[in-house]
Amino acid sequence: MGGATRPGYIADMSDAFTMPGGFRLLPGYFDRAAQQALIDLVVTASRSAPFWRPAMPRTGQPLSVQMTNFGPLGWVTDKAKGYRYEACHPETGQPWAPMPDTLLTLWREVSDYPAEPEACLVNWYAPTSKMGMHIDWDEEATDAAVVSVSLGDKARFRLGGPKRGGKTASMVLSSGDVVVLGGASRRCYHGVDRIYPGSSTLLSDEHFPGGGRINLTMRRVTIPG
Ligand code: MD3
Ligand code: FE
Repeated sequence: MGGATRPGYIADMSDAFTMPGGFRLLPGYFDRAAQQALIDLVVTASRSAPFWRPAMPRTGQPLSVQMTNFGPLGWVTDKAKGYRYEACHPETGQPWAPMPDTLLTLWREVSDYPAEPEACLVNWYAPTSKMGMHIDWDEEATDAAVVSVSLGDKARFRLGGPKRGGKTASMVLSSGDVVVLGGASRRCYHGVDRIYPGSSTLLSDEHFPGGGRINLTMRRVTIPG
């Protein structure tokens, strides 16, 4: 059971969560002007590669987030073919917008990886969107970190271990925060429990009706060389 059972303690050892190695949170990495510039790049990219709502493999159940990508490869999913990386948008058949220089610079600064990222998944969370606990398995370059940028409304992010159903810890991610998932943390369960609607003014109603949160995740997909 654990927790709040012994006088003078708020937790016992059965509540302990050991942070997986290689996890780094860089709070406030991007200032407001840089956040705005990144959102402008997302808006521009979405003109040639519009946000769409991907579907789960087999069931065809739509995800609660809308997506697009930057870079030579983009993560996609649909009922028939499931999770994979593709060079072109599933609906327009056109290539994704190029990876922005700001994101390449961030990758070089924090990833400690000797090759460029190939994909940047752009997730748009509406105020009611969530992302269930999962592990990202679709990249061949298993030794490369994932680098994430949070923009817009705050979110409660949850990190677990390598097995489903183990202990987890949650933290609130705010606009401008960067998370680096390297080492063991790269193969850990994680998800987004909730968005805090109206906690940021970054996403304009014009381009993001209802507001919400944008999360950018850069990934190396193929093994370099
Ligand atoms: C921990 N995105 O796109 S970002 C995803 O906020 C994804 O949109 C979440 O999970 C979001 O796959 C979380 C932080 C993140 C990304 C990848 C990870 C955390 C991770 C991979 C392994 C462990
Ligand atoms: Fe993920």
